[in-house]
Amino acid sequence: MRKLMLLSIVLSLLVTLPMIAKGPNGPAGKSNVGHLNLYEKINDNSDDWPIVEDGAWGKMTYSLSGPEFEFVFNGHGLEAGVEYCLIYYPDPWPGNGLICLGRATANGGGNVHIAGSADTGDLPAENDTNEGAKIWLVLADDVDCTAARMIVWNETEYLFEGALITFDDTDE
Ligand SMILES: [Ca+2]
Ligand SMILES: [Ca+2]
Repeated sequence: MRKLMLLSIVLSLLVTLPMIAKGPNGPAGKSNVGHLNLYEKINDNSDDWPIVEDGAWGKMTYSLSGPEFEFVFNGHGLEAGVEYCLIYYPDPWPGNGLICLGRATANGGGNVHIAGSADTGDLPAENDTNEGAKIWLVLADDVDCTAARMIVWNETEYLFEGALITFDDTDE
């Protein structure tokens, strides 16, 4: 029995030591960059809406922590000439306290580019009923950025989160 214990200790050391050695001072360092995909989805009344195949989509690169939430978003397959707004949407409806991260009009090719930074506080916010933060691309006309809530719902025109994210605001 004792030999077995010793063996398991040695084994666990063998596994953990390289991980410790690789820590913050390792060659790659600890990345502060997150990647999130956004998708056009179908409301099939299930909890997890399926992604529309070959539908509109987007990709956001963002900071995982820092004094401000920094992001670069690129969307594709959208409606040319339509203005979109990238938001953090806290549940429940209508997303009271939502944050407008930035807005832009889709070009002739249906592409939209939104980049910037926002003092968001920690994401998700305390009153958000989700485990993580939902990032959506919605029609700019459907959101009231001053009142910080959604005013219209056009789910077929939006891009929804591929995953929930978290952000640590380091000066909050
Ligand atoms: Ca801050
Ligand atoms: Ca914080």
